Amino acid sequence: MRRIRVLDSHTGGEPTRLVLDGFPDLGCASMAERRALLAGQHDAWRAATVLEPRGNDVIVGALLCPPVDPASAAGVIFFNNTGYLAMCGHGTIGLVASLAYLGRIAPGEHRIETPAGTVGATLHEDGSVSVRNVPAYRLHRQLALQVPGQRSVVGDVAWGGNWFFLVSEHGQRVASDNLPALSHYTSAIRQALQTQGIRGDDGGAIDHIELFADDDRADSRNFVLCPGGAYDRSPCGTGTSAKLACLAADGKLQPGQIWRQASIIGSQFEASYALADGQPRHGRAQIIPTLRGRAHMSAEATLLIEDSDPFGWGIRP
Ligand code: PYC
Repeated sequence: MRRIRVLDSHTGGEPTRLVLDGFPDLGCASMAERRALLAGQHDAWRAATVLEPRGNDVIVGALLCPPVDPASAAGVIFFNNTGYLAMCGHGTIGLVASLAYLGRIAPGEHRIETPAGTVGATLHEDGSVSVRNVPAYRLHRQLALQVPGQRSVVGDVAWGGNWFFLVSEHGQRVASDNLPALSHYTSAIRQALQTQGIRGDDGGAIDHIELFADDDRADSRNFVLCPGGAYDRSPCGTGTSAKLACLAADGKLQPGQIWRQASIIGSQFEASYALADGQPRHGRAQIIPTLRGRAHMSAEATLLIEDSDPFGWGIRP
C-alpha cells in the first residue's frame, strides 16, 4: 500500500491539493529541475493524486518541497490533470494558508520557490494572503487569430507565470450559466493557437485562454480555460497578473492602483502592480503583480494506492 498525505483547500472556489508527504524524493536542485524529474520519472504520482478516482479535472496539485534557500518558507511544484504549471496564484495562496493552518508559518513576509522563480507571500493577520508574483509582461498586442468554426478573434498574449491569450471582444456571455459555451469557445481558440504554431517567447504553449466582461462588483469578470479543459473557479492569479501586464502596457492602470478581478463564480482577487527593476524583456516592460485573496481548508486526508487496484494510479483519458 502506498500512502500520500494531503491537505485540501480552495481559493475563491478553486481547489488546491497540497501533498505533504508520500511522493518520491526529488533531491535538492531548483524547483524547475525537480519538476522536470517528477515529470520525467515519477509522473504516475501526479496522476494518482489529481486524476479520478481520487481527484478530478479541477484540482491543482501542489507538491510541498524543501526549499533550496533555507530563508524560503517552502518550495512547491504545481500540477494538474494534464501536466505541470510553472506557477499558480490561487495555489500559492492555498499553500500559504495551508502552512498557516499547520502552524508552520506565522503572519508576515515569506518566500516561496516555484519552477517559474521565487515569489513573495504575505500572510496577513486576517488570514488573507498576498502573493508578489514573478515578473509579468505582454508579448503581443491585439493579435488576430483565425478560429475554425468561429469568427476571427483578436487578443493579447501575455506571461503572468503561465502563458495567456486574453480576449475582451468575443461576443460571448461571460456568466456562470453559460459554462459549456464558454469552454467550447475558448477550447477552439486554444486549438487554433496550437495549430497555427503561436507560442510564448520561451517556446511555451499558450495554454490558458481568458475572456473578460464587465462586472457590477469588480473592475472586470473573467472566464479562464485551464490547460486540462477545466475552467478556473478563482479569478486565476497568473491570469490576473497577465491582465495587469496588458493594462499597464496600455496605460490603463497605474502602479499601485487597485484592480478587482472577479471570477466566473463571483470570487475576487484584489490586484496591483509595481514596475519591475532591470531590463525590459525583448523590449517589453515588465511589471511585478501582487494578488490578494483568501483560501479555506476543505480536507485533511491520506490517499491510498493499493497494489491490486487497476485504477490505483489514476484513470488516464
Ligand atoms: O491561479 O494562477 C492561478 C491558476 C492557474 C491555473 C489555475 N489557477
